[in-house]
Amino acid sequence: MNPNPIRQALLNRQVTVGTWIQIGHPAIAEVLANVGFDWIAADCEHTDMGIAEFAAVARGMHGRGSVPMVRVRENDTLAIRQMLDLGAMGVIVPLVNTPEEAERAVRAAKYPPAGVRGFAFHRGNDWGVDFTDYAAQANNQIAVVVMIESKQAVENIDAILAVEGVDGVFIGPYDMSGSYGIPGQTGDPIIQNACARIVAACRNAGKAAGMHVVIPTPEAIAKAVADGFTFLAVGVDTIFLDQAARNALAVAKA
Ligand code: 3PY
Ligand code: MG
Repeated sequence: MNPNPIRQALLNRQVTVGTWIQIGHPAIAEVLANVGFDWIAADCEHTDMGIAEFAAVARGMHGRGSVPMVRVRENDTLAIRQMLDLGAMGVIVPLVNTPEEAERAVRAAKYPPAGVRGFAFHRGNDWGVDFTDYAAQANNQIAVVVMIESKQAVENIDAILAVEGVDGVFIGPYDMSGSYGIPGQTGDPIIQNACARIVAACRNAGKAAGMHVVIPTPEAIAKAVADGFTFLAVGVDTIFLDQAARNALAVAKA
């Protein structure tokens, strides 16, 4: 099994820069992996991407240096297991609100005795050719990141971070704004204060704080780094496409 530099970076609180895929086609993964992102997460929560599309996307990244990660569709044992078996090197688990829910995510991602992941031949271990080494190393190489995206999760942040096997957290600013009753107002001081509280808790726990800079302006990226986030997603495939297309059209029309 190849070592996973992203898990180590999460635990060392080193900055990594990833991006986000919502279009489940391998060509998207090929293009973005060639750009050189440290990691790329395929979003299976808010898209039509299922397990077959994730496998195609992971194949598109293969050999290009970006670590394949996935935002699973929900905090579900099989949803996590299937993505790991297909070669994900890290899972980002949505809507984790309590330490018990964080434990559930970790247990799904770890082989016994730490968890309940089932042993098998699969793409992740080269269809069994790498079975023994993968089985020995997976629990230490696969990253588990839980999403903090509700008021309840913010209130439980220290207990969630205390769960062994949680390597870091990733903020979902839109769900969080919804849970505070101000959907979409991610710049509101209530949300900004919640984010600051999460970053401080991560610093204390020695774990990574992650943020998605959805519209990756230089100012927004600089703010995320200055705020103390180390696990950074910048942009989304759909946004890159939209912005480049709008710019090209505007130039052509002008
Ligand atoms: C959120 O903002 O809730 C997200 O999940 C972003 O991906
Ligand atoms: Mg969300």
